[in-house]
Amino acid sequence: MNDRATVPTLENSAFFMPFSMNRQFKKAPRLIARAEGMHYYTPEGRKLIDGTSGLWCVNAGHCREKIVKAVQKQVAELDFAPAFQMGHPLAFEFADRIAALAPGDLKRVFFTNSGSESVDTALKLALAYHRARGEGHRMRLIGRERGYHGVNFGGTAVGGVVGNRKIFGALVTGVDHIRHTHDLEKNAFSRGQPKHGAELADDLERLCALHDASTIAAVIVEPVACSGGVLVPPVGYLERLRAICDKHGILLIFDEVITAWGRLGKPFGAQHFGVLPDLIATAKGITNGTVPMGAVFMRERIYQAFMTGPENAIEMPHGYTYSSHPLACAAGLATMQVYEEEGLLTRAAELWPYWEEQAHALKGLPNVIDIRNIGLIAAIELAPRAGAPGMRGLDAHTKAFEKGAYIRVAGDIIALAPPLIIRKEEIDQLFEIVRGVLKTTN
Ligand code: PXG
Ligand code: PLP
Repeated sequence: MNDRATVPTLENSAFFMPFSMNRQFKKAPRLIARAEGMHYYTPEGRKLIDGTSGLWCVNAGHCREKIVKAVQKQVAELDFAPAFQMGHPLAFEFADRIAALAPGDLKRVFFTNSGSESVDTALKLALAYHRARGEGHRMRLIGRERGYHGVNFGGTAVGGVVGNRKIFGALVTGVDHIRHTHDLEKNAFSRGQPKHGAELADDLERLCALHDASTIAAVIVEPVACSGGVLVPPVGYLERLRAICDKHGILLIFDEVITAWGRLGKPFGAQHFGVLPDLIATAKGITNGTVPMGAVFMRERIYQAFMTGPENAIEMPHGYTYSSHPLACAAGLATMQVYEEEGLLTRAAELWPYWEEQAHALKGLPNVIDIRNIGLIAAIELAPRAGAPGMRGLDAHTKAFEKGAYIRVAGDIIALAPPLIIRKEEIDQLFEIVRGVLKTTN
């Protein structure tokens, strides 16, 4: 018996926390015990405004009664159903429900359990699609610098966050990256899409010239790169990427794990930008974060390419034990009902101007080198401390927790993306706390 087993305290707890500073956290924990609407509550009962929708997923706010009830009812009725060669009605109903919201002809849905799984599923679908049409030589996958596509091997390889890639990024072969679009010299303090940088999409032409376009299966980008620091695409950039993909027969995958489900004022980010990808990876807000789930949407011609062989063949040798889990489908259906009843999938468009004003009003505070926004997302970029990148951001995160707000930081970039139910007074409160934090963070 070791000490941990006999004296369980938080400091020596068995829990290896994900993406966390375990030792530091366990010495000075920031715990959340309860949530309701716009707020988290600590075990001591202190109220925190949720500035980043949990991890960008609780778009309708916390513990919504309809969703809670739907999950409770479902778990008592059908706890699990095998999804391989079997089915349950909610899976079909939910797929049709969300397909109705999807752009263009992206009306076929493959279920997963997370954003990471959606990304790897989308990459596999792209490879399998090309093979099914006799273009199995298209094996390369192109990502973008500073992109985040989750933590599975495919997503890590196409991802462009150095810290995530350096240990795990090398094992998937045939991967390359186009340049990121972040350019503070030209675009600092942009409101909405920055003006400069559409030509960065031409970097894809460079890779086509290097590898030959006929070897490239797909390009994956986040319409707005959120985890990597909220990088808003320059005006015309996504359109140009689409045109280059079309020219070369390359599939365009949008990773909308964050930008789908109303974050940009439309159900999907693709609809906001008016650019139609071939596949869309989603997760998070699909169940309002209550039950893990993800979904990949594909265009009709992709789906049909699989439906050509003998009928007694499995069309796609891929799927998870929990693909279309009954609890997730029940949560998802109730989530869509709440989104629809409350107009949440378009509410970010209404709040956008007010949100933008309040965000940009922080200009001039100490260390603020950029503020950017799109939909109900804002980022405040702080100058890094000399020799200690990320520390100023971390300080801001802990100070905000003390002052009554939960916010996410990516290095020295504060990322705000509150639940879409937020009211104007709450936007004021959130930015007031951030203002106080910035004033006292040296
Ligand atoms: N793609 C994108 C674009 C994401 O943002 C994933 C894939 C992976 O999803 P899962 O469900 O496997 O985590 C994500 C996840 C943050 C933060 O604070 C962002 C994510 C996850 C946790 C924290 O920026 N994004
Ligand atoms: N590992 C083993 C030994 C399994 O049996 C399975 C699924 O049956 C998996 C991994 C994959 O698990 P999941 O389908 O939950 O992704």
